Amino acid sequence: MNIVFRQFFDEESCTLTYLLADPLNGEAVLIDTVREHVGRYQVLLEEMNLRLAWLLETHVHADHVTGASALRELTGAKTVTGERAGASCADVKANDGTTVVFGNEVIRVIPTPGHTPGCVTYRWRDRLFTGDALLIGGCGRTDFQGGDPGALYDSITRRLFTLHDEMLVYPGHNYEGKRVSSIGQERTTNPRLAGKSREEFIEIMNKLTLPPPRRIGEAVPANLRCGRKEGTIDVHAA
Ligand SMILES: N[C@@H](CCC(=O)N[C@@H](CS)C(=O)NCC(=O)O)C(=O)O
Ligand SMILES: [Fe+2]
Repeated sequence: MNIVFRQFFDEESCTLTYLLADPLNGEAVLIDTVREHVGRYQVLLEEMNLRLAWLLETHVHADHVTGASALRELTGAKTVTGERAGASCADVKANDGTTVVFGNEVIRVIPTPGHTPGCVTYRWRDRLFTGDALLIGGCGRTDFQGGDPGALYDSITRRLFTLHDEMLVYPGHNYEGKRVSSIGQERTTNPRLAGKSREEFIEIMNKLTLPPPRRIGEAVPANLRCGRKEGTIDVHAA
């Protein structure tokens, strides 16, 4: 299989970032970058002789600031967010079935609202980049940013669990050192979802008592600007 695939991990927010590329023409995609690691992505892109074409966001993150604006500025890559994310800074506002093409490769957008209304999952080959919709043995919380547990249940059960069991699940976060799962594994073992009705799921989610993400006050407004620092101008912005 002539493809490039890498996973990065941010120790502070436990964010997982993904690099995909078609080595034949050198076009690359980054999914859910972290602003503090922009230099690290650039080094790898240079080492591998890749040209960054797309910066994809699964949602407006509440726990870290995206590196999208900085990377767009440095490389001219275009940014993609879900249409309902409300990030006017994005070059492409994706909805159901929107495709993102790099080299000979195609990524398809599946809206998966619930953690936030604008959450999307990106599907590429046998891989799903689920952001915080479906996590390994969990799912994104629904107690802020317009979260809706009923909508999340519908997204996961109707849009994700209806896909092949062998599809690999690459989430936006993991807090326990896990890095990849599959649709079959989550459908049959995820404690919030396996054998649970919509009502049971809603009750589980409404009973979670989690402290707010530490950086929420900074992260949400910054990510609505694609991570651009306040008072600066992005010359590549749409
Ligand atoms: N302790 C973390 C909490 C992060 C957090 O709440 N993450 C959200 C995603 S933005 C979530 O849904 N977490 C699911 C979970 O903790 O199970 C922080 O302060 O950043
Ligand atoms: Fe999130």
